[in-house]
Amino acid sequence: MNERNAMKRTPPEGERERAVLCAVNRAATPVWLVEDHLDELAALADTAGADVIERITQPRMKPDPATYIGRGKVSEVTQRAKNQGANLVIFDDDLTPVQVRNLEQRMKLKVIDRSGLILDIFARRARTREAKVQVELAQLEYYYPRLTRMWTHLRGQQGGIGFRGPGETQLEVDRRIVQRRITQLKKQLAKIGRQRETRRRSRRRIPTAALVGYTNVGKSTLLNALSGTDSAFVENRLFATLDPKWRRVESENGRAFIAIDTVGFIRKLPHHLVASFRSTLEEASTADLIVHVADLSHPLYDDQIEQTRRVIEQLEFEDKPTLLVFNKIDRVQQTSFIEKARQNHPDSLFLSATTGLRVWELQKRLERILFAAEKSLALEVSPDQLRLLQEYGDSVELRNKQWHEGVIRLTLAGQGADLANALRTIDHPIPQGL
Ligand SMILES: Nc1nc2c(ncn2[C@@H]2O[C@H](COP(=O)(O)OP(=O)(O)OP(=O)(O)O)[C@@H](O)[C@H]2O)c(=O)[nH]1
Ligand SMILES: [Mg+2]
Repeated sequence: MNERNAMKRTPPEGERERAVLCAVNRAATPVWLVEDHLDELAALADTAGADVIERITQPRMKPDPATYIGRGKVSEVTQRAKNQGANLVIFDDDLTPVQVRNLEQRMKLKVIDRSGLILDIFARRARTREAKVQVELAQLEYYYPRLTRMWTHLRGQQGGIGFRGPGETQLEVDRRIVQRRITQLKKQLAKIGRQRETRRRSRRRIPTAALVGYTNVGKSTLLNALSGTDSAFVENRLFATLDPKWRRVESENGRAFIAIDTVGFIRKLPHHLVASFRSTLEEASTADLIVHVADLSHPLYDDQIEQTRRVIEQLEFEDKPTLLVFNKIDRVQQTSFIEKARQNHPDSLFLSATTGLRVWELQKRLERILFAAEKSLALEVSPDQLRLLQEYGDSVELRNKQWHEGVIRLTLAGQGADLANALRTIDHPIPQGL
């Protein structure tokens, strides 16, 4: 039988694939943690469009450099996969190019690792041009070292999970073509980044909070709850959001701030992805405040918080003021559970984005932090000056307007620099200390 016929048929797009999950259980790692990693891998597989048929772990001191799991185990996994009609084996750790090649050769099944799976999901989810370019770049950088002749030969006949991409070129055989494409994509990204920067500058300076956190914790749901809309896409699958969305949030006193939703993080997020999504995430880095959202109903929420902090460090915006918010408290029955989290994280807030429980508390806290440096100034202006101020934008607020013998008395409120700019537009002297 030649290799082509020996390979399992890949189901057409839209049809679900059948996967076996495989992990090495290192001596130092507790079993429940390995199981949790596998739960997450299963959720990733489900999001990518595969039904998980079986989960297999092997206790080992460290992975086998040639085949990751032991060689005897390779035959066992192959046999079990084939008996169950699986076409795909997904490994929980990243495999080296050599391991992928050896495994595919021996198993005659499609082999992918956690990073490959995450990249595949991103590829399917990318909608905007920027997201597509970012994902294609990350895929090419990830697959580039894996472009061996054998690998290409086997993969050339494959499709489905692990082989989808916005660019359709990720399987180019010729490394030089891949290298050229990488350079091209980097240039495109730099250009898109510059355009984004110009757009951001032209947006008048409004206080901004960015929602960041592990995937599926409810960031988009919270954005909707804060802004009173349901326009951000919410789904109980991983990586529902790839492009940062921003919404205006009106406060009771008529001031507005902006909340930005961002792509979720996950343990072992491929570093190529973090690198290529850097410009998207830079939207968050320009925020005045980072709202770190966590899912209190998740058994490993502390671990997820830690993982998120690591990515924030990688992105180098750990110095920004951060507010930790525990979401999904409606799913937590015992109050002792909430108390424990409150003791460990004293300055955090507890709420439910879906039921709206205590979302107002977050809103108040955000207003307090974001408008803390706000100053106000009593003024008398002419109708023409009033018109100019009204056109000036959202960064200053006009309060208590009163007509008085042809002039308007009002209070101008906002950040010092914004007040000064607003006064400049109406040629008004700028008081000292602004
Ligand atoms: N019970 C409950 N479910 C919630 C709450 N907030 C969000 N969810 C659910 O959690 C799932 C994920 O919500 P999203 O808002 O898409 O989460 P996200 O953090 O934006 O996820 P990604 O964009 O994938 O990173 C959805 O099924 C939501 O309905 C909550 O307060 N309580
Ligand atoms: Mg989201």
